[in-house]
Amino acid sequence: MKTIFSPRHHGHSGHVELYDGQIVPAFEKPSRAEMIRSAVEARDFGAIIPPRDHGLFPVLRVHDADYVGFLSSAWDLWLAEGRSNPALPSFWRAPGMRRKEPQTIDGKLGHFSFDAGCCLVAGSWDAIRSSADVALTGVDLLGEGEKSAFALCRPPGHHAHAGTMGGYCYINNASVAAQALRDQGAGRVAILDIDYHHGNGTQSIFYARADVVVCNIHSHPSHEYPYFLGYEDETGTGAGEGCNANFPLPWGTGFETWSSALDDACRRIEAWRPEALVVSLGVDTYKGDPISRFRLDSRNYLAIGARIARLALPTLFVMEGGYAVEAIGVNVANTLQGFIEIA
Ligand code: OKP
Ligand code: ZN
Repeated sequence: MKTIFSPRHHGHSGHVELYDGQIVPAFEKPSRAEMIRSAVEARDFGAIIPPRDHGLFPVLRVHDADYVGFLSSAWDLWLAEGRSNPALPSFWRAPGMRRKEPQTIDGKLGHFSFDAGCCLVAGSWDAIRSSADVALTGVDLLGEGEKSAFALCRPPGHHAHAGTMGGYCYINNASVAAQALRDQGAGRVAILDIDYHHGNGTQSIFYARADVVVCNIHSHPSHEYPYFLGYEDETGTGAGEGCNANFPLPWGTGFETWSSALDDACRRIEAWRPEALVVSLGVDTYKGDPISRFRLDSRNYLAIGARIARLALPTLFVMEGGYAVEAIGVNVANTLQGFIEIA
């Protein structure tokens, strides 16, 4: 299995977030991707290659043009206002307020976000674009006949909606990849999101569609971020009715319960008969994760990879979350190894 990795992820660094009533260095930091890259390299799964430039057209297949325009210009607008700190949104609309895009950068930051999890710094946009290119290059590899690929994306993507950033996510890399697979001829694509947090952005992007089916296993939104989406009764709408499946689990969930949800999710995916699979791979389900509350062990990821491999589908792994930096490499590499040993 080849890995796609871009050192340009480093541009997205030195950013902050609001945590426990304080502005702190963001948990989503460059060392995450570096730890994963070295673990994958050490296991010798296959070549580690740079992404190819795909431009913005495939991004605009799932994201709104005004939002992508905002992402590409935000840092310059911020500088033009004489700012130099990281640009962190902190104003949002309540239901009933006007939906017009403000003309100034502070207003735009709120207009195009849903939380204070998405800081922008000088190199963010370049990193964000490179992350989408990493996922799209993974799609190319599947198109060239590879049975699987690992898109080592950073920043992650699954919380980003068509026109809204949030939860460390800007471009929804997994959604861009799924759409690209459709555009390259796959009849139906499944997305399996196993990050600890519900992939609200991915669900929302495909919620009314039957051609991209979405399955999410995550911490229950009644207790956990993103709080306002990810319940079991969200099953899709219109043509997409029955094409979204959520498996919310309580805080403290261990592997026995988690893996039976994975089994259920895999059976749902099989019933949809997709031609390709995108896995939103978060390893923040790990017991040592600093911001999460599931109890998976490092060795459990071997079994997860193996279960996914039994779907026997062309599979693109797209990196999402995981914040226990010292274990993130082992956990990701175990997932891929478990997959490779069965595939
Ligand atoms: C991203 B991924 C505001 C942000 C709150 C949310 C966690 C985002 C997780 N300070 N943090 O799903 O791993
Ligand atoms: Zn997560």
